[in-house]
Amino acid sequence: MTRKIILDCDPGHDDAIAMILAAGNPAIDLLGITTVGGNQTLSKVTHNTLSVARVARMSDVPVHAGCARPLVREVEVAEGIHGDSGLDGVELPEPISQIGSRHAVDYIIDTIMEHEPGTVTLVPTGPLTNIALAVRKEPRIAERVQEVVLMGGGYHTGNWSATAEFNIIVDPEAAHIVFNEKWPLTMVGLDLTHQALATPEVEEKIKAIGSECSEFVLGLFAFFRKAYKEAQGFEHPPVHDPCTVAYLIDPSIVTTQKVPLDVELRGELTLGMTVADFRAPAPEGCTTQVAVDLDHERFWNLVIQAIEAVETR
Ligand code: PIR
Ligand code: CA
Repeated sequence: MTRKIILDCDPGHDDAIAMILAAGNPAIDLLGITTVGGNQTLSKVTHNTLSVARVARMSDVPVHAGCARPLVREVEVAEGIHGDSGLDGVELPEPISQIGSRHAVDYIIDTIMEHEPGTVTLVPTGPLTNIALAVRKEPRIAERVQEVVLMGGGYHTGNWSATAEFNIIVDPEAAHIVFNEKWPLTMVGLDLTHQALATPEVEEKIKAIGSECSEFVLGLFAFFRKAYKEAQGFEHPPVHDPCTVAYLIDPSIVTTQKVPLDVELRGELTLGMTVADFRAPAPEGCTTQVAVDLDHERFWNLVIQAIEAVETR
């Protein structure tokens, strides 16, 4: 059984790896990609998406651009981590395809409504602006999607404030909408993604592939390694976004726990915090869960296999 997904992203070094994993794994049917302003401006991340699409040989995957700014707040980009282009560290190849003519929000709604109920999964790996607008414009998508598996938040740490993660705090109102819908939602937060470290052993295995795609990935990792060391003191960079796709390919790679979740909108020190209620037992009908533990070796094997596989697409 393949999983049909829409990847809503802001590439972004780790978003690019999520794209490659989705394109290179046969268990994923990547219906389309939508972009959202986040790590860099909308125009930059959309350009980056089309460039990565060439590296991952995704000429058949439609790309639609979405929201350029958060619902309420001003644009805030992560230049210190992703650089001026949003994908610093690599030469960006010519964009592969044209951008779709529809707005990402309409593409998301149309695609979910055109497919059988319960067959399309949303995978947001940037701020949640597009997803929030889509479910406000067409509320029926909430019961029609299979599930939402997002990278964002964290129940024990932040990275953009002491308590908040970037994707959530950049557009907390959008995150609040998405976390409070009744769709099944998995939060793949920093608790999980800080385990997805690109170690030198991982880089060695990627180097051994010796392809255009593997060299591209190594260039991304080299920049990400330096940025993460300088900005956040990490020994090895955490590659957040592909953890969502890996979970969908093989749920046994990620352990999860069912807990009620909400997003803080009024806290003085806690704006954008994802608040998880770990008091047992989880209430009946709880539709949210958090990712807890990652199988590092099996996760990276999936990524490495996907890098190999895109060469034969
Ligand atoms: C990563 C991101 C933003 C800021 C930092 N410091 C690191 C991006 C990644 O693309 C990922 O989706 C999420 N936001 C992690 O916070
Ligand atoms: Ca991202």
